[in-house]
Amino acid sequence: HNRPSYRPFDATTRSFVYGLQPRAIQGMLDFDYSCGRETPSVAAMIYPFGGHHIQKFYWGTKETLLPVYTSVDDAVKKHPDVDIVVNFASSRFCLFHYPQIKAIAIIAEGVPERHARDILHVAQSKSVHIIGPATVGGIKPGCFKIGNSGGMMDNIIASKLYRPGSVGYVSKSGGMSNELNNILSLYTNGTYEGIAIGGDRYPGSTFIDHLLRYEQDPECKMLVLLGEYRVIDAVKEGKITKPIVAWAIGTCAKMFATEVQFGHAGSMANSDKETADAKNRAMREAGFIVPDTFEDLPQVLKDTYDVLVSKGTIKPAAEREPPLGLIRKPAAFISTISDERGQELIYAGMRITDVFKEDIGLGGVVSLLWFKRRLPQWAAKFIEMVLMLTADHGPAVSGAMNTIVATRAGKDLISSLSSGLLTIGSRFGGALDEAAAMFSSARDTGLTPREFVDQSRKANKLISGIGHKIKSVNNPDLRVQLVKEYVLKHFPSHSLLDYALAVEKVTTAKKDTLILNVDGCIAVCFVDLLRDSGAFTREEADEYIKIGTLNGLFVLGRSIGFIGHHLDQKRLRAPLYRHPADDIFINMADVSQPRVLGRI
Ligand code: Q5B
Repeated sequence: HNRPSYRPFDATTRSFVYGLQPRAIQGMLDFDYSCGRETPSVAAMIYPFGGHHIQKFYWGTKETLLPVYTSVDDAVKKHPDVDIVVNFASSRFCLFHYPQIKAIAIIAEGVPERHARDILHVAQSKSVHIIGPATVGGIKPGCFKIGNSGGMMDNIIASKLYRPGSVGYVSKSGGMSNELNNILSLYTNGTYEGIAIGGDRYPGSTFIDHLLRYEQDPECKMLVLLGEYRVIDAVKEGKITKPIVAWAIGTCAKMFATEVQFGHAGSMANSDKETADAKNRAMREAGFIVPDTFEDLPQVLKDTYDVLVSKGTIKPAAEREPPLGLIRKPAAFISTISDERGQELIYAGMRITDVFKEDIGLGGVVSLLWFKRRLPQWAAKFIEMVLMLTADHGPAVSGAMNTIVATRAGKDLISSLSSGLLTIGSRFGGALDEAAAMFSSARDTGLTPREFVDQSRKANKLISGIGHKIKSVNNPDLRVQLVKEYVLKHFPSHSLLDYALAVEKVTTAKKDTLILNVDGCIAVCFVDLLRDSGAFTREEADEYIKIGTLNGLFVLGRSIGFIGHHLDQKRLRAPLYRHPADDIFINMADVSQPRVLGRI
């Protein structure tokens, strides 16, 4: 990064969040989005338990996914652009080994003082910025928000934290920071950066560290210091030259009879010199701008700011509208297979130009859009083969007949095609899914082919994928032959096909039309593909059968033929079809007389 060391946060800063803190992360992402950041400021989470996974967040109104790594090593390797860690977990996780990490915010409270001093020591030697421990963190309006700093969106908008101002401040607590963000938005052009260093005795960075950064940063024009006065020497020595408004908190201590410690105010009065009043006096004398009372602070901030504006040091930017549109509603539709919003159409992550560059064919496209993955060449070719050999089976089959009759009744392509498609079902062309389910469950439960056939007969159930109106052992279906040959040659395993062929031996022994038909053969081979190609988990393979994928193959293939039949009839100018009455045996009961069903 070419970020100067005095400016660890800008609009491209990216971070890891250590610990599972979805609410804080969503707050950071909402802030980012409201600032107009191009990328979320959180690149990933690190959480050692529960394995590597993905969590869903909102980026504006859309959903986005963030990875959760189980180790810093993994996260750092995957995201070399990240240089900040927001650590919600114990501060003991050593993050100093990673040269790319330039700042660590330690949110955790209760860090032992000795350990805090060690952190401070190592951080200084490695030039790593530490914010905390025991802090909400800090905020750089328009750029970066540490964890829960700055509050929720209503607060971000109210204090205009979605765009930078000119005032840099340091305080101890998040509560005081929020108050300052609010005051600065009302009396100046707002916060440039605000850090809460935390309430512990040994913070990883102190007031002076941040004030010196702001002093160096040309974008920060005015400083505010709440709760500390030990930076007095830096002002006296001229290390801080920018106008600095300060207030030592605890002036009300004199109203208490006993000694009072204002922990987060950073005020501990052990002697007269250390009372807040004395500190304020000393700071005023050293050149700080100190209000007379805390209530005067806003006016003093305004006066200081106005002077800087009149001098031209601060040139207030035109206000932009607060971000709207963060009102989310869960998307009515979710789609995971294709996207045409960008410059290029994308099929399951693959650009359409690459679909052609890599010549993935129709089988490849079906793999992407149906299975959301590239399948091996032999599998993609198999899909193509299935589409080709189911494309048509002559005009006499149910679907083609329906298409032809509809076309001849004057119907358009879509209607005629639909009419044909509507015939596809358990008897005709739509037996694939059930065949896959029946054969695999029989085989998986250890039934022998004969037991399977017997059980089906006992249950009065036809075996899906067995039987054909025309084809038989003596008049074999060459399509089935072709599929078998291809699968035996190219598939890594074909155990369910083998099982189905053994079943066919049993059924054809009864009747020679009870062959493994085209639906059945494709179905069992597809189960072999799903289970043994290595491209699917077993759960995925079962899911694809359950959701009706396999019938889709026949539907898609046969649509080619149905469209062909429609066009054919159109070309032939085929007239309205009327079935000859003599081909219909009409057997109608005479119902002209009332029927008496029983005796009264
Ligand atoms: N029996 C396909 O029936 C057909 C039995 C069975 C056990 C069976 C029938 C069936 C299951 C569904 C199926 C896909 C209706 C077929 C396709 C695409 C196509 C079409 C094309 C194309 C044929 C005679 C005797 C009876 C039955 C017994 C019959 N099937 N036993 N399991 N599966 N199969 N559909 O010839 O003792 O005499 O009473 O429903 O897989 O659609 O080209 O045409 O590309 O377009 O009318 O290839 O098998 O036989 O019903 O007279 O039965 O066999 O119990 O026994 P049939 P039926 P019994 S491919």
